Amino acid sequence: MNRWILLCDLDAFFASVEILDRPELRGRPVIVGGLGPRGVVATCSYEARAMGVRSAMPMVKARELCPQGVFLPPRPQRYRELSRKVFDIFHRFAQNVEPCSIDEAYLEVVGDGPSIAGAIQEAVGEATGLSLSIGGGPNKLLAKVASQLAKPGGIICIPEGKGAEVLAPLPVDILPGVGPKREALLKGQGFSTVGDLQQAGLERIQALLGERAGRDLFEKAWGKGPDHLASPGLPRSISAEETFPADIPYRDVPSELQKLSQKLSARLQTYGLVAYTLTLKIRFPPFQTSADRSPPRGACGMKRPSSPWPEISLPSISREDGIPGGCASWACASAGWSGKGREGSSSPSSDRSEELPEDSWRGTGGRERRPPSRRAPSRPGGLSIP
Ligand code: DCP
Ligand code: MG
Repeated sequence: MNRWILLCDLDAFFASVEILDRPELRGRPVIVGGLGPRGVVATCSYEARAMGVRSAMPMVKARELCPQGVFLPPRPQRYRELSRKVFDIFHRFAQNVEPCSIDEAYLEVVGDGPSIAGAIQEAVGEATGLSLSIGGGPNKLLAKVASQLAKPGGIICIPEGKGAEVLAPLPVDILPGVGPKREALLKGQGFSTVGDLQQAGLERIQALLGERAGRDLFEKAWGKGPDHLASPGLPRSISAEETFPADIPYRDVPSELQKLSQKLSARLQTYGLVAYTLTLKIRFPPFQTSADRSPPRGACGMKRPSSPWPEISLPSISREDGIPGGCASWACASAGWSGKGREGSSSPSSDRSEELPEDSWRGTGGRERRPPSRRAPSRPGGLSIP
């Protein structure tokens, strides 16, 4: 096999950087994340994982599980700096690189996969001092599974034709897309290992999960997956969000939306996009998330889970000048209740013939923004929170 897909993923990235910069922390349970009352764990060292701490866990729970932990706030700039160094190395070795996150990418390499993986790991270690796990295979699925098996700090490459055999004894949740819910469903039906799924046959899995999801899982169980990397292009969505340290009153929602929309506009401009549809998400207490998406150039209405709650309407946005458009998604959390806001999502749309209406609200970094009004919008272009 001369062409390999490698999944390279740094180990406990944020925590490893903290330990790199403060070597006296090595060997201790280091937990990085929001330290406020609503903070969540971004990541933690493997010592903290042994105590049950996990990413996305409320920090309060992490403190309970690991009172002796070293709790640190994230330092995004430092992580970005190291991430850039690591990605430069990826590009030196690979024909193609498909980034997945700040610390993870698929690489397409030509030659002897395991020795190229070894050279990448060594180069990353030398340049940054960080530990990298690498999984290799003939496709992305097997590379991903192999990388999980290789953690932390290892290299595992699954040669062509060996995928099904390697997967068979592994638990079903090793397959991407099998989360806790699906795992419970599968286990309830007697499917504990990937081999159980292989033996069950396509029809049984489809009867359980539906035609499409069943086929998808069955193919994964046999080690099939995409063997080409996604080509770099426009982002499929652009978003921004804000988690408030404390609930904010409803009257503050318009100004929060405005701040988010400014960020969104700047991002859209970076890509030369004009938003096409918007999605607004708001999180209310007790942690209920509402979301609504506007039709193209339409208004977006949202109701509080328990009425009475006023409708929130988003402005319509459409494309201009034949620039590929997208959709904008906003999430903003608001008040008297807890909030999490996200804004802006842009995805290339097949409909390129839309023209901007004269009065449409444009994602222009605030220049042409209409101020929030307290009137319900009767036409496109108004942002209104009655
Ligand atoms: N991250 C985050 N919030 C999450 C998950 C991850 O902020 N819910 C951040 C912190 C992680 C980084 O992204 O360090 C990379 O995510 P990974 O999923 O790759 O996790 P780690 O690198 O921390 O651990 P692993 O060794 O499992 O890859
Ligand atoms: Mg990682």
